[in-house]
Amino acid sequence: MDNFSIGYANIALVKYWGKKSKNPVLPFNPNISLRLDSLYSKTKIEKSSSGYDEFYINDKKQSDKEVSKIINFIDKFVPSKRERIKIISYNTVPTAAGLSSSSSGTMALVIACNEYFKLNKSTEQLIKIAKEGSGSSCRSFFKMASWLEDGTVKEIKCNLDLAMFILVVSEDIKEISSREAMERCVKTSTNFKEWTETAKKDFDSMISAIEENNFTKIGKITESNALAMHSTTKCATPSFSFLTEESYEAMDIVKKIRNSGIECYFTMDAGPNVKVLYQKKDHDKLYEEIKYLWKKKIIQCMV
Ligand code: 2P0
Repeated sequence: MDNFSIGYANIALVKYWGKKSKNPVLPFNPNISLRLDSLYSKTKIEKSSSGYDEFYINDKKQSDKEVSKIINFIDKFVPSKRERIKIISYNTVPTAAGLSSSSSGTMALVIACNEYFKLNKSTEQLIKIAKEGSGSSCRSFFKMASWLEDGTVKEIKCNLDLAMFILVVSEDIKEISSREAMERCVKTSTNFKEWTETAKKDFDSMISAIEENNFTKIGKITESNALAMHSTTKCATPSFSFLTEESYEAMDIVKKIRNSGIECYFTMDAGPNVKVLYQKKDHDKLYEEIKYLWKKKIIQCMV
């Protein structure tokens, strides 16, 4: 054991997009996610030898701004009289590229703090804490999870063997953080109300689709919900988009493969990368097709 705590990335099938309340963090609409166990962060905490709090991601010393951001969060739930610490974190997920690094990073950090400061918190308490660091991280504690408007996080049972590929458009840090983007959409998007209503219906339909083991229905909702979320960015002031021409090319590839008979569906988050949802039984033939049509990086994600 190397004393690292692990946190996983998760990708929403029905997105969380907008905070109804910031303290505590509550989503405007219920949302649901699939955890990607092969995309994770690992974090450990040691006593700092410099006399200052320090924070490293993938061996890179983080700026004072990043240190104070993480310390402000930690100081809300660790003992107020504490020694200076060194937070060492590794991401297998590219950081801040719309690949859910904040959910895996926050989950790993909260668990690492629980260990280091001997907080003895229950999973339920850790979930509650994680949410205040990154809303979506509360869903990473379960393979499939829902997060409701009243703050409840629940495990969802799913009998289907689902998996995802990521068609990587860019691993660069996004220009606008998801937090800032979400806030702008809540405040200014002319179709924000319509989004929350659509997302609530999508959530109910998604729950039934999962109960019915209906992959076609799950996939269709996943795609239309992602497009609905992204349309709020276009109707914001100033308007913006996470998606690039290459994102649209990747979506076209997914549609083309689907029309050829291999069932798969796309979804996109706060970045240009395109995730492809499929059933594990289709892995080999789908991978062959994707490799042939998508010439850039492909990440295979284990669920
Ligand atoms: C999601 N995203 O449901 C949505 C879809 C991005 C697009 O949750 O402000 O880092 O820390 O609560 O959790 C990313 O937002 O935002 C996110 P905060 P978080 O996965």
